[in-house]
Amino acid sequence: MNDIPKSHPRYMSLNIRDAIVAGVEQGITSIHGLIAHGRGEAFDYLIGEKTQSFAIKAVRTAAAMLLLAEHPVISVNGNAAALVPDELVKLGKTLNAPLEVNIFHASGEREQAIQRHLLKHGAVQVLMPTKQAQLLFIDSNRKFVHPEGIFKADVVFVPLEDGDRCEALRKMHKDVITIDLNPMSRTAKRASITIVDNVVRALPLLIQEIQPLQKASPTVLKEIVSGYSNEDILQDALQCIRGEQ
Ligand code: PTJ
Repeated sequence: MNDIPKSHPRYMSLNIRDAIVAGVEQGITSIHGLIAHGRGEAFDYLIGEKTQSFAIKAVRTAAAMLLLAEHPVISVNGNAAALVPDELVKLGKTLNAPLEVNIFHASGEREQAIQRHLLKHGAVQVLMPTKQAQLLFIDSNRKFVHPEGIFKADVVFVPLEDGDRCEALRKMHKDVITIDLNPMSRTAKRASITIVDNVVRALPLLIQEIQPLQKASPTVLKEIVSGYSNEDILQDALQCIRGEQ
């Protein structure tokens, strides 16, 4: 796929970039996804391209919230599908939660390509957007959802969300867990839990965190969730970016 030597100091970052480019070439990722990725790269650089303590706290709380959920759903867009297809499938299986394709830049063909890609990576069932179920408070393509998926969900896990839908889901009294490298984004501020980290690092960590917590009682899980403040986490992330911690 590429000829980047392993010794290159930016080997990891360049490989992730290649995965996004491949996503565009395969018709999975939107061309706009390249711009979104570049923005993510800049923020990743500012947090040292490492999972920081504020992300670890958010991951633990996200694991607890997902385990407490009655109907968790994993929303998948073009960037997430290109970067972490195996992990999305594994998360779905671990939680017994459906994956649902939901994209911002409308394209029936791309929705199908994402579905095929996830099935190829081992997904059992991938829900698709429908005209029968629509989210309130939002006008973009992301309003079209599946009646048995996002429409019915109490907790929606959305790596790389856009602010509008996050707001709409919250207004519909759903909890939103997002992964967003930008702690200043509208999504980061509106979500119930924001994991400020790269999706390629955060998702394996989330799966790893869920496994031992599966044995924890609901009381313990509820304590983890109630002790969490997303505002504090975002402040910590901002301090890290400013070099204050
Ligand atoms: O496939 P579609 O049509 O749904 O489009 C997906 C994108 C991501 C293009 C679309 O939702 C979009 O334009 O998103 P935004 O509004 O640009 O927001 C993307 C956010 O994700 C930004 O705040 C980026 O900093 C962040 N981001 C980008 N890459 C990563 C990331 N966060 C975590 N991990 C990344 N790898």
